[in-house]
Amino acid sequence: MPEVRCNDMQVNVAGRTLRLVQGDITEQDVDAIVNAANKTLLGGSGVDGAIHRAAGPELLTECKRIRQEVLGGAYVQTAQPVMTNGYRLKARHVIHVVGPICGIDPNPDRLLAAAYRNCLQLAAEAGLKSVAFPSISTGAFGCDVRWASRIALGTIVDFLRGSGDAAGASEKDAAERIERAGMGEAKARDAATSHHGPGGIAEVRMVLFTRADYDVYAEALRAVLAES
Ligand code: AR6
Repeated sequence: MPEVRCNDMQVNVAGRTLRLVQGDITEQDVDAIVNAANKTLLGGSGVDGAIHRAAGPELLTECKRIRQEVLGGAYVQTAQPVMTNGYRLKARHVIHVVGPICGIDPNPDRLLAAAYRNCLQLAAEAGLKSVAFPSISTGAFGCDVRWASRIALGTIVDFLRGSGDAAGASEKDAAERIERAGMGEAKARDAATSHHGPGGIAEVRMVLFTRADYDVYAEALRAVLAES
């Protein structure tokens, strides 16, 4: 199956492309794919398992190193993204983020929006041009797809329009965030001093695994665009 089909929904938001794709996120040829991870960062089922299988064992080795050396053994916080290499994936990077667990975490709407926004901000600060997301929290973490689709697409559209602009942050702040997110110090400094902000991201892709989820996201995208 081709990676992007001609009948995938695609809209222009402030000069950038927002595309809905039905397919497998591990096959996407983008600068970074986002992983719906858990707090251990050490893999799991669902999209997390698929990404680790496709990327190869080097991905788990890097995740273990980040847990030990960057996070001092602590769990990753919900909505705080961590970037690694993509290894055997077409994508050069994986951005791992933990979404809210519905029915358990308070303020799941705020946390889910923060998860999307923080990933986009990290990607922009790292100078990435294209990012693909799965439907975070709507599998094992139990959130309703209709609810999640409105938050995901509303947050992405707002970010692309500039209200999630990272350009206001100082380069030092940006470098610190990227360093915490798992890049080396020198690389983080380079990334933070390159042009960043949403101006850098040319395409955001939402990759839905099933046709049913694709249809829900397509309806949500029409609603989000009509409301704004
Ligand atoms: N490509 C795109 N989407 C996928 C793929 C794929 N290859 N595989 C599954 N999905 P889930 P969560 C969709 O459960 O709810 C893991 O164990 C799937 O159909 O992967 O955030 C982690 O380690 C669903 O729509 O993520 C955590 O413990 C969506 O991805 C926990 O699950 C998200 O489902 C995270 O739960």
